This record gives sequence, C-alpha cells and structure tokens, in this order.
Amino acid sequence: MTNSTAAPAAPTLERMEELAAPHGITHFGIASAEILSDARAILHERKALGLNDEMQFTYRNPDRSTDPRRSVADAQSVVVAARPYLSETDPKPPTVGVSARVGRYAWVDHYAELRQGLRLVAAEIEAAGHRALVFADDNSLVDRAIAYRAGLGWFGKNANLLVPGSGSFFVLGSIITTAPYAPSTSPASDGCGTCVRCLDGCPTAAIVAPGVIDGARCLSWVLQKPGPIPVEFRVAIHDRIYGCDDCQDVCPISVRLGRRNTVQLDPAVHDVQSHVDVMELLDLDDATIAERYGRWWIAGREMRWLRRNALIVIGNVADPHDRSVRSTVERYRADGDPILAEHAEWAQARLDERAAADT
Ligand code: B12
Ligand code: SF4
Ligand code: SF4
Repeated sequence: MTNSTAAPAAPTLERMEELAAPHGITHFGIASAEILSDARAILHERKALGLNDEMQFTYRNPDRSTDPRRSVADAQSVVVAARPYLSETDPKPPTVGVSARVGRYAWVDHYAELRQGLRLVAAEIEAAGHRALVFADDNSLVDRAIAYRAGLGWFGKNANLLVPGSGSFFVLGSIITTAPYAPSTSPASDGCGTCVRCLDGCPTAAIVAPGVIDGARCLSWVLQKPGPIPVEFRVAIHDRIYGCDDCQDVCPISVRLGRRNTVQLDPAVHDVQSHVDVMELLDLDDATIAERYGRWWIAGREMRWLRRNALIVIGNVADPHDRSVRSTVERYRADGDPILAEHAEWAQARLDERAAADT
C-alpha cells in the first residue's frame, strides 16, 4: 500500500482558456521549447546593422532570449497567450489643457491582466507536478517569435504578430514549462498579401523593409530612449507622449475590417490613461509623475524624459497665443537641465512658427 495520490492532469487548452478568460485572454497556442534559431539569427544580424539603436531588451543577450531552456531548465513546451487591447470605442480627448496621445497598449496595464491569467494556468501546471514560469514582455524571450511558432498568428509587414481575422492589437505572454504538451499545428499563413499600408503609413519611414524596424527611427523607441530627441523627428511626434500606433491603425486587418476581439475599458474599473495633459505634467514633481505613469518603460526611471516629450507636444499642438503655454515654455528654457532647456527652446521656435502661419 502507498499513501501517494496521483497528481492532477496538466490543464488542457480548453481548461487554460476557461481559467484565463476572466483576465481577457482570448487565444492560446503551444510551441516546443527548442531554440528559436531564426529569431536568434535575426537579432544578431539587426544588432550588427545597428537597427536596435541603443535598445537592450531581447537584444542584450540574443542567445538567452531565444532559448526557453535558459529560463527553465529542461523545458519541454511553451504555452503562449494573446490578450486583445483594442477598445470598442476610443475615449475622447479632454477639452481642457493641452492633450497628448498615449499608445493604445498603454492605456491600462494589459500586461498585469495577462500575467494574472497566465499565473492561474501556471499554478495548475505546477499542481500537476511540472515547473512553469510566466514571462510577458520580459527580456528573456522574444514573444512574437514564440507566438508565431505556437500558431497564434503571422508576422505582419509592420513587424507585429497578427492574429488571423483580428489583427495585431494583442499583447503576448508565455509560460515556459517542463510539461510535455503537444505543439499546436502549423504556423498561421501570411495574411498581408500585397498590402503595404503600414510601410506607407509610418510617419518616419521606420519600416525599412517588410517586418524590419529601424529602432532609431521608430517613434515608439524615440519617445522612450534617453537623451535629446533628434530634431528630424520632433514634428512627426506631433501629439504623442508615449507609444505610436500608426502602423497598426492603418492596418486593414487590425481596424478597417471592423473591431473584433475588443476589450472593455470601463472607467469605473480601469484608470484609463489614453491622454495626458502636458501642461499639467510639466508642473508635477518626479514622485507624482512616477506615481501616475511609472508602469511605462521610462529610461533609467528618469521622469525628465516624459517632460522632454511633453515640451515637444507643446511646441506641436498647444495654442501659440496662450499666455500660460508661453510662460511654461519660458520657465523650462531657464531649466537647470540642459536637455529640457534645449527642448523648450525648440518648442518656443515651433510655437512662433505656428503663430506666424496663423497670421
Ligand atoms: C524591443 C521591443 C520594441 C522596440 C523594437 C520593436 C521591434 N520591432 O523590434 C520598440 C520600442 C520600437 C517597440 C515598439 C512597439 N512594441 Co514592442 N517590444 C519589444 C520587445 C521587448 C522585444 C522585441 C524584439 O525582440 N525585437 C527584435 C526583432 C528582431 O524582432 P521583431 O521586430 O519582432 O522581428 C520579427 C519580425 O521582423 C519577423 N521577421 C523577420 N524577418 C521577416 C521578414 C518579413 C517579410 C516579415 C513580414 C517578418 C519578418 O521575425 C522577427 C523575429 O521574430 C517585445 C517583448 C519581447 N520580450 O519580445 C515587445 C513587443 C514586440 N512590443 C509590442 C508592442 C505592442 C509594441 C508597439 C505596438 C507599442 C506601441 N504602440 O508603441 C510598438 C510597435 C512597433 C513595431 N512596428 O514593431 C508587443 C507586440 C505584440 C504583437 N502583437 O506583435 C510585444 C511582443 C510585447 C508583448 N509581450 O506584447 N517594441
Ligand atoms: S510604431 Fe510608429 S514609428 Fe514605429 S514603425 Fe510603427 S508607425 Fe512607424
Ligand atoms: S497594414 Fe497591410 S502589410 Fe501592414 S501588417 Fe497590416 S495587412 Fe500587413
């Protein structure tokens, strides 16, 4: 006689969907935990060409970020999940203040929800006697490459992973596990066809070839990276403070065919941050900015980079005849931070140029 009780079975894909649905996860797939050799070669190649600019993330150690077994020894499988972040309707920009746009993926903390759903699944895999670790937007794994292998979608020309029939407004995450799941069947076939809207729609020509982004030109990175923003991109930034959606907003599969797989953003439940009043932001101290926007990726956790972006937005869209706008810019021209002072100088010149065009 033994006292042992059989461990429960590892959850099936159906059970995973059931567990994670309350956290908005709509798609699951399974990939083998073998090395992602194609992505590894691409990361090395793009790094050699300088297309990563100063980005580290998955580029820091391509041999690690393309090998799930470096994160979980003896891993057999990777469970990959997608959570939509396109809302049914877009919140209207506020009518007061000077409003800057935030990339859709950052309106609420979609990654927190994704991780919570994945942790529930991981807990059941562990209860079945396997190791299981959750990774989402983590430097240890190239999320799009593993999602492609798991059959969740194809690589669009805008470099995003597109889910068939729904598009790319999904965040991706994984569970690397020792559980020996059968991999999902063949990868999704390319659905872009002859379309090139994203290449034409990128405001800075950052998509240098289908599926290839030049980091130094991509506004999403330009707004995140430390240091002065190259002058050539400042007008193109327009009213963006964080993130850029243009190459997805023009995508017929993601938007123009109708919004599918949308997420409910209930202001009663979520603190929806689709817009930022940049005049207000420029009056806040570091601690308050960090409290409001600290979940964003801000280089070195230095809030000055958000102020820098705010000054560009002011130059591009604020009313050049508004006295409070002018006095904020004036104050920043005298700022002890030379980068902020220079961006304020630029904002002033841009406001002058726009005022002159008005007359
Ligand atoms: C670094 C990074 C960035 C960088 C660089 C982006 C990039 N394209 O490399 C910056 C800061 C610019 C960025 C921007 C954005 N990001 Co980002 N980012 C990452 C991160 C941390 C690593 C990505 C990476 O390894 N890139 C390296 C290169 C080699 O990979 P890749 O661009 O995906 O390249 C693939 C394709 O090019 C494809 N490919 C290769 N050859 C060819 C040839 C053809 C013809 C085609 C079609 C494809 C193709 O294979 C490559 C390897 O898999 C991941 C999270 C993670 N841990 O993976 C999130 C991630 C990729 N980002 C994400 C998001 C949401 C965004 C933004 C939409 C945010 C925003 N609104 O501003 C933009 C989109 C910009 C864009 N068009 O790619 C999501 C994407 C979800 C999805 N459905 O694809 C991810 C997966 C985060 C997550 N877990 O949800 N990001
Ligand atoms: S995120 Fe914006 S800047 Fe980057 S590739 Fe897409 S459209 Fe271009
Ligand atoms: S805009 Fe067109 S080419 Fe670009 S990702 Fe969408 S379908 Fe593909």
